Amino acid sequence: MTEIIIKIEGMSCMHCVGRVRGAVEALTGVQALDVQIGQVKVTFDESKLKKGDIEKAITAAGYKVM
Ligand SMILES: [Cu+2]
Repeated sequence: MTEIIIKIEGMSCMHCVGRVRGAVEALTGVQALDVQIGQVKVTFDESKLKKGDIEKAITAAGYKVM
């Protein structure tokens, strides 16, 4: 498992925190360790997906990856 922090632009409230958590945890092999306004810390299985896939899910949820 690989642990990374992804910086995110456009999050402003607890609703955003919930949306980002839901978006990343919907992916197989990803677990959100900590979600705050402006960033998410995740652990993921590199045999299942790449960092770019997680970033895409965040973008699809309406936020911008820094
Ligand atoms: Cu919000």
